[in-house]
Amino acid sequence: MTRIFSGIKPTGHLTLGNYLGALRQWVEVDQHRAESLFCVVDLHALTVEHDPARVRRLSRQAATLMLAAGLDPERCAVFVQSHVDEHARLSYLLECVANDGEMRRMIQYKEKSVRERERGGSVRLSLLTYPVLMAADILAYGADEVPVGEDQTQHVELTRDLAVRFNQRYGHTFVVPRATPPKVAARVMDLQEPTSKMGKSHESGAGIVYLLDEPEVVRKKILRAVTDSGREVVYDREGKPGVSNLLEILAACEGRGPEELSGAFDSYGELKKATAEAVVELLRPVRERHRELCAEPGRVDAVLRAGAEKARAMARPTVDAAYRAMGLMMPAGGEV
Ligand code: AQP
Repeated sequence: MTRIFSGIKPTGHLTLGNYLGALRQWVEVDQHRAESLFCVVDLHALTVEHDPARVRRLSRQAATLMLAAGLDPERCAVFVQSHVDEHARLSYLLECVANDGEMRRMIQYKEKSVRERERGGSVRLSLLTYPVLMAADILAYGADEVPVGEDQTQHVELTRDLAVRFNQRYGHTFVVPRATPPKVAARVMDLQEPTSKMGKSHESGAGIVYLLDEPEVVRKKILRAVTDSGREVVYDREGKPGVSNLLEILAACEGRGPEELSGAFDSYGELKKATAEAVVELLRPVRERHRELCAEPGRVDAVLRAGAEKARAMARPTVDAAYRAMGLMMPAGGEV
């Protein structure tokens, strides 16, 4: 059976980009057709300056939202990365397979290291190495597919390279996975800056729709979205990034392609209104279910506990096999 792994990092409140680019596909498609694992990748949130209490709070919120969006613990494992030691165990081995040059080529490293320096902070070594941890997240489970937004495809490519290299050097151990981004909305852009990705850790909230925004706030943000010169509502990512972003969001909400909506609106205002209403309706059940789940925190804890147990049992044999393959002496009795 196909196996799927993906995750969300608790660096901020979940956004419409996370939902359309990843979470919705996990809920509507992936968990029904494959053995799936979905994870709050909290260790990744420590790669930039962080507030411990906030990371803890956001981890719980992300897990609650994943369930609120419709991940069903009967169908998939939902868990927190740091609850399963195998991720960090395997990450070190993969660091011994990766090389310095390929890590420095990662676009996210380049962009985020600049951002960290601009904020006056230092660049953590883990920011450089975290794509290796992401590779470990994926390879530990023998995942075939990794449903992620477009921004993560370079990291999945690195994961593939590391898996192939490891298998060649030390014997076949890992499945070589592939990224499976959604067909529409694989890169939702910031509403105020439609040439930049809508990212949850970005500072300006005006261009970011958060899943827990009140409907009025969602409407306001979308109605104030930056659009382009001219008046024609056509899908053209290069020439009309603002309008195309709205068309893509609306198309994703309606389950069709953005080109189909080209020419369907007489003005930018009409497009904005339709998009705002579609997003409000899309997010309404998620917000309602989130509220209900917040009233039963014990239920979320139980799901995460069971999810971690299941994940640990799935990852351990592969990670142990990698230890053996690399020449590490296993303790008497077999397992670490
Ligand atoms: N704007 C987006 N459009 C489509 N997909 C997106 N994803 C994130 N943003 C968009 C996808 O959501 C999944 C989880 O993302 P993440 O938690 O790894 O990253 P993030 O939300 O992008 O978090 P940050 O901290 O805000 O990162 P930066 O600073 O890089 O923007 C992934 O599948 C991701 O592709």
